[in-house]
Amino acid sequence: MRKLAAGNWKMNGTSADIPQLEALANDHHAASVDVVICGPATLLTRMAATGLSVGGEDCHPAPSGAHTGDISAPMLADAGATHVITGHSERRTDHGETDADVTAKTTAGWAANLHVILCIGETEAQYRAGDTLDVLTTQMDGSIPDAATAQNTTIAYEPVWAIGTGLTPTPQEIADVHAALRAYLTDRFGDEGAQMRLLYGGSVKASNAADIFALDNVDGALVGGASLKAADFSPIVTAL
Ligand code: G2H
Repeated sequence: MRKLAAGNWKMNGTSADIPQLEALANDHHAASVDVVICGPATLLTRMAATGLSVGGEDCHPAPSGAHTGDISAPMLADAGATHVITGHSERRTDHGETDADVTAKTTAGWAANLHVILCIGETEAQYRAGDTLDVLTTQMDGSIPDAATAQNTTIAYEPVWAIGTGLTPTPQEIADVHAALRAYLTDRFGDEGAQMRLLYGGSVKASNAADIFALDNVDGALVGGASLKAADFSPIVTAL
């Protein structure tokens, strides 16, 4: 499978950031890995015009309707998106999204021909209690629809305590969790699960990317803060 370097701009980015995306597109147009930047809906059309693959950061489960302020998956696709993130912990925390919501959003993303980057991750308390794998299993049971394939879905493991904190699990911890996730996916989805990309996310930066990417069952990264500047993101793409 091709590896994936995915950026997640979160609630950042204005039109002033487009030129550096053009530079990123130029640097990596022939990359042997996939590069996608998930950004704010306000910028997607201009981001896509750079030639980079772009994605939404969330979508509503419905294709249209009376949902003030929400963005649907068909709208993202219309703006040029090829990907969408679902289940990010900031959505789960800030907006109370449940596993059932994530399932519905993921299905909506597929219906709009978007590749879904579905996020799971444990909190610091759950990590300290040794509950990581139980939590992740529950999240995968509840949020990954049965129709998931390697073609339509990528799973991103993002320990909540590592997001934007500068903290990361040890390489051994990441390897152990990813091995368990792979076993789950293969058991549930067979060959599709064996081929489904597994990203690590949480304080990935140029200085730790190579060590993380060297691990078995790590097929790329979902990168927040270090995706905001091409100068920070480009070395991460190169490290894949
Ligand atoms: C985790 C990650 C991107 P950061 O949310 O999804 O953010 O790299 O800033 O920890």
